[in-house]
Amino acid sequence: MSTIRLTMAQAIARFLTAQKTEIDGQVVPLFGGVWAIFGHGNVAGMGEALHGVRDQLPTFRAHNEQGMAHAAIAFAKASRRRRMMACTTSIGPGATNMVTAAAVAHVNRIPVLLLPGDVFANRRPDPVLQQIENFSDGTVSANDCFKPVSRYFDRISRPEQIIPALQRAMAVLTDPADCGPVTLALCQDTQAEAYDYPESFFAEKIWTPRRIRPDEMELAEAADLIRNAKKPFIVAGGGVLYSGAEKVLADFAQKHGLFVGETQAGKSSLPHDHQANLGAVGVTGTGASNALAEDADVVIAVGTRLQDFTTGSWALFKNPGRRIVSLNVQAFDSTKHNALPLVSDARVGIEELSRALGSWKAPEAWVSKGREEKTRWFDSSARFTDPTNAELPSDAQVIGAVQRTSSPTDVVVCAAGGLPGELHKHWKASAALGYHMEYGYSCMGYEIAGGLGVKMADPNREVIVMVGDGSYLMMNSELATSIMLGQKLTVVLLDNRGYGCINRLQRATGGESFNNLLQHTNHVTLPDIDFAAHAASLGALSLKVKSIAELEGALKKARDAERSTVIVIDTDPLISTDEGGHWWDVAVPEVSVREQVNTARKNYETALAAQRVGD
Ligand SMILES: Cc1ncc(C[n+]2csc(CCOP(=O)(O)OP(=O)(O)O)c2C)c(N)n1
Ligand SMILES: [Mg+2]
Repeated sequence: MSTIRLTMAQAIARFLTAQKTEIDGQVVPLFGGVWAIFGHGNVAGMGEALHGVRDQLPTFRAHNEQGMAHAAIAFAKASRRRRMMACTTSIGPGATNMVTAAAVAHVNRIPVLLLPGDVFANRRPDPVLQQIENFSDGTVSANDCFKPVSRYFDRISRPEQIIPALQRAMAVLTDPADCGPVTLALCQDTQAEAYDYPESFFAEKIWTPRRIRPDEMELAEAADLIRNAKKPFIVAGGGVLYSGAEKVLADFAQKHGLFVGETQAGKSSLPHDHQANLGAVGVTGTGASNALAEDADVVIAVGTRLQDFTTGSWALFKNPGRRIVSLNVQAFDSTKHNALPLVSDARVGIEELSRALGSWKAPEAWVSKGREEKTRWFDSSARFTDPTNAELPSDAQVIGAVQRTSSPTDVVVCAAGGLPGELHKHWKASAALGYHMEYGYSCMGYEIAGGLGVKMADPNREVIVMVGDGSYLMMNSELATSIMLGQKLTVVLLDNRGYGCINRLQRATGGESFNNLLQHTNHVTLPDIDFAAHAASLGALSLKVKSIAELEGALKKARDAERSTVIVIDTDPLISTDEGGHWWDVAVPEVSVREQVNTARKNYETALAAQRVGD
């Protein structure tokens, strides 16, 4: 056996360069790069190793470990999980800064390789700078925080351990059912230790995604159920996009007279103007999708985790006898709420289901209802997105302006605040992946860093990041990275002077406005933040616009600009779209001195009666 003597860190770097995938007939690197912020825990080991492979595997320097991991997650999501990135940090704060991002990837089922540095395996210099020191357990380090938010975790304390660890890591990262964050915590001294690695470990490997076909029994049962449906309805989740099943879904819907509601992760599975697409479903759903979802007797859930925003906290599907068929590559998701499981890749699963259904079609009365609801919703949506002469525009009116100046291949990126609900209802996505919403963890601060990852995944598409003032303030530092890397973003910053959506939620649950909008906080000076100046200081082009008309002009200019642009607009914190949508379970206090809370509690209890437990 021929061997090659390398440090553990050099072996990781070399191994990563050998992993490939095939996209549109072309073999490309599986890892699009490595994000790195160095400290004593990784600069000597991983730093030296990454420098050695910099021509095959680029290293990118970010400004915040959470931000860089968000960029890596967005890159993988925008690449349909077919390509990914790695992230290396120092020990201690650099590592734990990345834990929140690990949770983002875990919830959203997105592959990312996290390589935090760890304390010395030999323990000789203990405690080193940033070592947390657990009094009762010598095996614990700060990196144990990654365990509940990693699909695979290992701590590497001998150089040869990296051989099985990387093989397991690859099995997880490339598995469509299990993929998510993999954390390999790399002891600092071990990174620098040498070992005679077998050459075969570094052989080129081309990863092609596995397509699990449905089990015959499950398929027959699902087809029987659907064939007897009078009111079938499809819920399309992120799995449709990850599987590349958009065309198959469109054909399936057309052939069998079915309508589709899209989850946050599934939006852009069908173009907005496809006749089968009724738009968003659930808490932030369109009136059209929700009308059909409420009445459906068979819900065909494709590639969705069925989270509360999709199921209206399990009160949306109101037909008493309704059944769910859950077509999902992950068995864990396929049996939720007594669903009939159909464990399969979305594309082949839909194809086989269609074949099993033969010439069956949904009843005509149901099909006409879908058509009418679609027309009704799109007429009412325009009332919210068209400009008015109100002093402050609503979020929906800003969305209208972005939509009017956008082109069909643009990608809109967002994650938290009031915008995800408004975008889900109103954004008209044309091309697949044109809607990138992180709404599994809905992590404030994902937006700009995520936009950067989306841009790196497909630099030919214009990326428009929509972000609230709160999320912008929480994490904006990768805006500077976008300029450094020449990865241009257009950022539309909606300044409603605080946490607008939570203030509205607080009021809706009977609370007094408190601690959300800046005016309702404890303060000596009411903040008056000049976001345009802030963005300019990071190197972006920036301006503040005073009207929807000015916004449209600025958006057109930003499209032609080479550098990232931040456009700031003041918006009304109190307005959101009051049509469409569905009840959401947010627990209201059972006793309170506030009359408004007691009233909200009564309404809450009435709403809870519609919630289906288990079925
Ligand atoms: C990291 C993180 N912390 C807290 C929350 C809870 N949260 C959701 S939206 C929101 C306010 C967002 O404010 P902003 O970005 O200004 O959007 P707006 O609500 O004003 O539309 C908060 C605090 C979250 N989603 N993520
Ligand atoms: Mg805000």
